[in-house]
Amino acid sequence: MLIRRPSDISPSEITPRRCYEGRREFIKLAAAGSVLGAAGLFARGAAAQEKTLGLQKLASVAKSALSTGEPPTAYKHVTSYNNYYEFGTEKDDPARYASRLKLRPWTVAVEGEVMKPRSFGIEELLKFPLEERVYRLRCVEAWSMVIPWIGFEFNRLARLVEPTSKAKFVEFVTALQPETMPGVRLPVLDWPYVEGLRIDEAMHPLTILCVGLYGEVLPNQNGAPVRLVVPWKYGFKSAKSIVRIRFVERQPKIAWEKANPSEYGFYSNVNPNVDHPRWSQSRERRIPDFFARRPTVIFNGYGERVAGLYAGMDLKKLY
Ligand SMILES: Nc1nc2c(c(=O)[nH]1)N[C@H]1C(S)=C(S)[C@@H](COP(=O)(O)O)O[C@H]1N2
Ligand SMILES: [Mo]
Repeated sequence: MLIRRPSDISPSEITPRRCYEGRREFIKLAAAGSVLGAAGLFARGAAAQEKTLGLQKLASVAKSALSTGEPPTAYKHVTSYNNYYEFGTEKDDPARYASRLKLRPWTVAVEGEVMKPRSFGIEELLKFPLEERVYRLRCVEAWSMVIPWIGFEFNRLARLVEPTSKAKFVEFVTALQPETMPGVRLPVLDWPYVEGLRIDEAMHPLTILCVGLYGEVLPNQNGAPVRLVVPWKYGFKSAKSIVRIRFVERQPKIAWEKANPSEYGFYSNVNPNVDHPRWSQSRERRIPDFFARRPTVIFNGYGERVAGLYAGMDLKKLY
């Protein structure tokens, strides 16, 4: 790889202090009650008082009934184990390099088959009524996380631009900043990274435009300042750092499908019954566990809400 790796932050400098603080907290709680009870409190307390990067806080965020009750993955893992290939293909590259991403000015142009094309400044997007949605994210690489995203339903934005009857699909085009993105010098994908959804998938209440996580604006490595989150599909459908949204008549060509059509399809619904040509999709590893594997659930567990979108479709062919 041609990617420069600064060696100034060694993990050993960070870890001991974290362990020490965690232990001290545990001892305090253990003194307050039974050890078992305290362990439960500790798990919940840890998520609530998670140390963050101290980015801008997002105010008046409603809790959503569409959240999973599963415990969120720790902030440090959510922000250090990432796929954002524009910044390199290693899991720690985005955390190292994405701070370079130029975030202002940032506008999202919304165009194509709509009555009222317009663009939205990021400041306007942050004024939409925000909700916290704790969703599972299942990567096509067979690992998963649980992330307290903050955002709003995509259909809210769509309604403002009034899609025409010709709008059958939505294309999401993401930022291409060659001067800040070391990864785009390599022809890993046909940059910019483009994703797409069928219009009914895009308008589904589970599909959100996401502007934050863990109470703060999005860290750059997670797709600042605005990204998509589509929780029943493999993670790569959730495009980061969106700059353009196009309502179109024909199914868009998405970046991963262009790169390798036999391995990645347009739909990419989480499906334990359809293996990737090079590995099984039946189980997944919940970050940060390395060995424990849990069964993958069809549509990532959101089947009750989304299976109807695919009635009559052969999901083995339309993977
Ligand atoms: N622009 C862009 N968006 C992207 C990617 C990418 O490389 N570039 N990776 C995708 C993949 S493979 C996954 S699993 C998720 C990861 O999101 P996270 O790092 O916030 O967990 O982002 C998706 N969105
Ligand atoms: Mo992924």
